[in-house]
Amino acid sequence: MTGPVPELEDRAIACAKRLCAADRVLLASHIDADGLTSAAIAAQALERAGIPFETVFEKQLDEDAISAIADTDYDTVLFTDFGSGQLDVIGEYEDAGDLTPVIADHHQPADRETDYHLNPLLFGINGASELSGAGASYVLARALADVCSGSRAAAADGGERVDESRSSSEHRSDGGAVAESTGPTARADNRDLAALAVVGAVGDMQAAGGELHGANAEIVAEGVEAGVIETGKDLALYGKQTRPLPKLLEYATDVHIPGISNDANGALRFLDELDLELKRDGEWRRWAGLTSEEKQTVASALVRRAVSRGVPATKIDGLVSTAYVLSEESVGTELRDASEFSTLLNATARYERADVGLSVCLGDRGGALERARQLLREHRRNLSNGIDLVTREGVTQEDHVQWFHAGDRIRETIVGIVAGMAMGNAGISRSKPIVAFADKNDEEVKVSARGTHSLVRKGLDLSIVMGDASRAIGGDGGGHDVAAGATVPKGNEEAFVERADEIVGEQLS
Ligand SMILES: [Mn+2]
Repeated sequence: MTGPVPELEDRAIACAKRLCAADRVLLASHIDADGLTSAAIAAQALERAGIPFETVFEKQLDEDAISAIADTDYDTVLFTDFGSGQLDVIGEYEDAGDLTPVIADHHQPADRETDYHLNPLLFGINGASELSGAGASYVLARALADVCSGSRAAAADGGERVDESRSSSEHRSDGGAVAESTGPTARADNRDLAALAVVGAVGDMQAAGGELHGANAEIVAEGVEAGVIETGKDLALYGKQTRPLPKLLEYATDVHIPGISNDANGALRFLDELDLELKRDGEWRRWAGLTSEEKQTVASALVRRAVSRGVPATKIDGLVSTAYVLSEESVGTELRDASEFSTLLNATARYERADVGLSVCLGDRGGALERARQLLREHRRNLSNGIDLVTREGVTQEDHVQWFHAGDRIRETIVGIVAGMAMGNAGISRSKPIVAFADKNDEEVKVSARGTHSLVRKGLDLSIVMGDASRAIGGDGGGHDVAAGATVPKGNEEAFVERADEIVGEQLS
């Protein structure tokens, strides 16, 4: 066969053969949108290949987590969306004969090799923009279908089953439409799993430039061919499936349109002036339900408004991007839009409900989907309460940064998002990066920092700030230029702020 990413083909086949030779497999995956989709892809591929497995999730694959995995009875462990960066530790258990790792990851590998290591970075492919953990898992899944079909699946049917995740076929059989529209070939060779790989890549921010490219684009092409993905240029706003039209426009702040973005009444007035049926059966319509002509009407009016209010042309270009639609999901559900799907998964991950996220990925459209939606609603409520808290209590201004300490009043998993969203509110400047502390546990504090793209253009690199400032006080951190995080020992917050202030001052001078 020819897999979607030729550079990875040989390694993917070697990994698949190793999995196929195992009696059973422990599948360990990261907890975030990319990790959940990675696990769902791997789970379905193992299931279809007739390889018994069990799934575990970890927020962080630290030494304790690896040691617990090595302590299980499983000899073969498939790591997805992590494992490469921890190969030094995993390798010790491999050397001791405790486990054989098979890794499908896209993060920077530690200084150690292993035979069954599938990572785009080992083959000259960018792991931050061209292939995600879910993409690597998809490449592996395609190889598994090729290497491990037939005999193995038949043999396993009579055998003992140890997987606790429910089979995708069970879930999907009550979905009806799924079985009808995806040809048997796409399922037999796992190409239908491309939809989840796209959700993972989008969730990993790999479409940040407006569309997926490189190896990701190859996967999109396979998904289109298999009938599970549709792509096309569309409005680059979040919530096209689920948000009522006025909210879609009001909440869209990536490209700020004066008089519409962050302006509930303005967004309403803007829509009112268009010759458009805004409500149907008493309910606001949604973007996904508009005809192409109606979409055109709104999009052109948005562009005209942006131009007339002096939004720069480069920004206006950002109003349109490539949309990834999961064609088998119902119109008007968050699952139909790769970006909304990944947001839903992140909500389950943030509140440590990987089981819920995984079930949704595996096709549960009942209880798990409802629970996921509830988690997302709670998440949005927590964000808005957090933003209110920070705005009410204010931040402390230093020369080059501003900061606040939320203690245990904002969860450490969302304090960074809260900080970023609070920027621009009364008393919280957009001309300085913001540093936010929240308790992680009794000994450690989580620090998150957010900047703006305009600060980054002036030289700000928060990944360096967070890395250097945290290590100076016995912590560790990193991330991206515009958003980064660290974990530091409690009681050192002031020293951290002082150091961060110095570094930012140097970067922006
Ligand atoms: Mn990832």
